[in-house]
Amino acid sequence: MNAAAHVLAYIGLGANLGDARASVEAALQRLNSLPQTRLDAASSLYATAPVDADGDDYVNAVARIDTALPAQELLRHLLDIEQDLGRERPGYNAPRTLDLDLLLYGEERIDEPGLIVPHPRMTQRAFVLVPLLQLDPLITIPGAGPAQGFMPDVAAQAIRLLKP
Ligand code: PH2
Ligand code: MG
Ligand code: MG
Repeated sequence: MNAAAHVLAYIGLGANLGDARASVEAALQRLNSLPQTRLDAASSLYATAPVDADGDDYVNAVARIDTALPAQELLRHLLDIEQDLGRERPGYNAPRTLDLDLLLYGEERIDEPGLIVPHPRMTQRAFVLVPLLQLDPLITIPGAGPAQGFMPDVAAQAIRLLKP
């Protein structure tokens, strides 16, 4: 049998409930422990004002993983990690102990129940674009174009470096 193909996937991490920084750091470790997966790079941690949401400022970061997991299987693992770190779902965009979003999965465009990739709102959010561009300044979003091109649109969103 052939070995499963490896892809580079980007995961958005966010938290604004409890010890948000500890949750994001724990989640990065967990990503590195997933089967058939290696944490390839992690961005800095950023403090960001909530976008279309209430509550405290968020801690956000983006991780790049090298994985042989199919996208839906990877998504299941992300939901498991959210659960293990205390995620509850009281309502849309409610404050959360941990949110893990599959932003990019190689060059693929996916539209399946519970999984749209590229993440449909990623081009509108500084808390995604800034850490993503830190990892790859030339990255292109399938169907949308170079991520750098969306930076002017999000220039008004507050984001500051928390942990380089
Ligand atoms: N996540 C949301 C909604 N709003 N705002 C910030 N700053 N960071 C987030 O991670 C975030 C948000 C929905 O997942
Ligand atoms: Mg999210
Ligand atoms: Mg989510």
